[in-house]
Amino acid sequence: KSRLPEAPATRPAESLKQDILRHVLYSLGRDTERPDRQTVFRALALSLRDRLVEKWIASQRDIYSRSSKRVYYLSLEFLPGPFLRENLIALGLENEAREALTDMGFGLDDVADEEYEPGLGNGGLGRLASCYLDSMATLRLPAYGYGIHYAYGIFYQLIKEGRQVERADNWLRGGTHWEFERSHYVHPVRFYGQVREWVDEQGRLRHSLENATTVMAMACDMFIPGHKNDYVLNMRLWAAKTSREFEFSFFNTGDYIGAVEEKIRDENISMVLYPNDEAPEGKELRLKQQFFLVSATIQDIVRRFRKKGIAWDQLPRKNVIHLNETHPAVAIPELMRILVDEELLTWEEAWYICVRTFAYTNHTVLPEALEVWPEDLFRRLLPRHLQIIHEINRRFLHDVRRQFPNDPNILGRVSLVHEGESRWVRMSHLAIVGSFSVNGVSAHHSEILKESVFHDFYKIFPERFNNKTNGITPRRWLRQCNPTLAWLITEHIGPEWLTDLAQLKKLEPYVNSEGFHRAWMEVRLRNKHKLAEYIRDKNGITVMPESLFDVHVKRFHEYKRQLLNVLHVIALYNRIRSSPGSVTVPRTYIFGGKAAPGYYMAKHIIRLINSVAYTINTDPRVGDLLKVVFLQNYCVTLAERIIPATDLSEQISTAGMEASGTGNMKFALNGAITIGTHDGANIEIMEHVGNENLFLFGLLSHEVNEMRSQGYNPRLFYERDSELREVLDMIAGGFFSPSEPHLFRDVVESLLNHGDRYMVLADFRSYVYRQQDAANAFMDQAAWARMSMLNTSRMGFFSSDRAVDEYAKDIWGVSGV
Ligand code: 26W
Repeated sequence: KSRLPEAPATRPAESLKQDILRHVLYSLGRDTERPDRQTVFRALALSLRDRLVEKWIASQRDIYSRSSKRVYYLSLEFLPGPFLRENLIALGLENEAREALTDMGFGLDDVADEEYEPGLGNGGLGRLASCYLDSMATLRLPAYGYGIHYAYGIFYQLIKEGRQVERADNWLRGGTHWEFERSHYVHPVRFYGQVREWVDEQGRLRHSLENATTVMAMACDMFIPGHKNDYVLNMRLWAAKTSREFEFSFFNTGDYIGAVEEKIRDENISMVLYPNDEAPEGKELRLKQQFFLVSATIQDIVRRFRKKGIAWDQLPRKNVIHLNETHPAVAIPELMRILVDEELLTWEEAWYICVRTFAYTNHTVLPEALEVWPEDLFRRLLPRHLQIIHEINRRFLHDVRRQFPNDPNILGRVSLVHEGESRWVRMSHLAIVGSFSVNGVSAHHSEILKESVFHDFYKIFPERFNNKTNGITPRRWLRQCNPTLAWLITEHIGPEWLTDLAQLKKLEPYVNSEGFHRAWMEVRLRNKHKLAEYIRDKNGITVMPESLFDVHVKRFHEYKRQLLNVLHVIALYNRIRSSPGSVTVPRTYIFGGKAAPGYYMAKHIIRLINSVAYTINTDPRVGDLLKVVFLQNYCVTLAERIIPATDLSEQISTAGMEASGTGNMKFALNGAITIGTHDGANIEIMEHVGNENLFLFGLLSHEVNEMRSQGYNPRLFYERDSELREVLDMIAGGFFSPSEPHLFRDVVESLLNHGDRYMVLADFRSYVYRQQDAANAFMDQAAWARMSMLNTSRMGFFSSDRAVDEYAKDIWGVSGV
């Protein structure tokens, strides 16, 4: 049925090599005699893109011919990481590529290292979206990822004199080799202007937007292959281009340079990813980005739906639009606008369709992360959408009033518009009211949504609330980043675990085999050697591969409590100085992560860690017992190096604040042991791996709340705990900043005088005890190995295949094609 070109009859490695050489010459315009490594990388990428696009076309035909219900996954962020190894594994071409490259005098690993990853996300939320696309492809779901083609992704982080310095991330400078830019494929996106109300010939009240500014959205497609299943999805990223009408007009205005400036302003929309995680900037450009993604995507969805020639009320039967956080929630009024203003459905008809089409995932309960927009800004940028939101709200509040006649205060609490001194549009309220499903990302987090953050909405729409515990793709986060461990596993239980992670259970019988033990620990030690080499290269610090690698990598945020970790590091340092011999397990502390450029305290904590690192690493009394390393520019590429070499994984957020965490899963899957709080997915990890195979500590989230409401006094902990007191006094007294003794005072002040919002001091003592347990456990290497193997073998549940399958069955109502 498919009339795509037949694959050549030559050996795959030989045909791949011919393709590479052809691309070196014809696509890249280079001499095939001695191409450089970067050229070879690009030619190999183009050769894989050829194969991906064939499979993508075939997959699209399948979706179309079956008339499957489609899933649209909308996200302002995707964090796919480097593609080369992933795509080779998915296409089953790793050995062929190795052979082809060897033939040309190159090593696959060196060539793969030429790739620069697209950093089109901040952290957890964007990376989750990419894991889910991988699983949707592997499960052959009729799905599409939609996002923004930022010209600059998350900044490149340098550490200079201990401080974070941001550099622009020009990820496109080497050209693009994975994507197709569809320059003939654009949608107009209209902002600003005024709403005109008029009555048409049939006497209907109509609304249209006059004097709008139009920007064009151009599609850039990247391909996401399923694991060895010939199925390929696409991630469509929109890039802003100036509108065509404008190009004609500037010849007439005479103001050529002024016109060019306007063109630049238009294309700004997709210029840069906002680097804030958990605290919105509230800038007009950001709201523009959100609407830009939404408007272009909904036009794509509507265009595909129209081709079917069926009635609008069939839209929810044929499509589901998933909102990754509230960032794309303006899709709800946008679909209403199209249905009511353009397609002339009644409000009731349109609303019935909308609420059956959208589903929303919440990823955070931090109050400062809940998105709100000033109503004035909304009115200026999206005047018709604000009117629609008001109408949604009016009808919603009317229903609520009837449902809760005796609770008039509920209206103010659930209103889509916060009314106080100033008026704000609450995006989470819009997302909940406009969706048929609202889910959290771990069991614990989903309970918190129902019990506190969205409690009123839970009373109004109990059937909408559900949980989908996050997952990670085992292709990237085990097979690709840890090939030797993956190989050892496959050797024992076969390769089925790659698409059915629960199979890892079959490893359990081997935990008592001495040979397997030894092989397991050898692989892990080799990984640690490699990371030690990297640390020596990059930071000039020599670390002992046999030491306990204690790793804390993630975005810097006070709630993630990198500060708690460093307080413990200092406590250990003091023990080494005051009673040599009291610390017996040598440790290598590894930190990594970016702070939002405007987040003073997070940046200051980065600086503190680097100062502590310098002091400890240069103190001859410490020797090999303690090393502290900060690896700059934590990103997917770096995570892939670090995770397989980790012994102890730090997941120590204040209970109730980390929605799920997914790094925690990556570490445990690779055989690291978790030290963590009773928070997010840590709780479920404990339930799966067993309480005896990880180290939980600290307050439970209800204890955090109780302590807060009873008046938490951090000073009490300071006064009662002499070890803690010594640590804080050293920081405040300039021990780690002798030339600037007051440098880190603010950090200590935030704990002692400003309420210690994240309960660092309350959890300090139990953390120290648990760290001691971890050190003791590490001394018994055989027992540690056993824990490590049991962690890996019991992590099957945390596959993104499981998570996506739950979304598909319980929320989306789709199955594989
Ligand atoms: C608009 C500013 C902004 C940007 C990003 C606010 C909030 C966000 C994200 C929701 C932050 C985020 O990435 N949250 C993380 O989502 C992960 C995937 O579900 C969870 O595993 C993490 O616990 C959560 O912090």
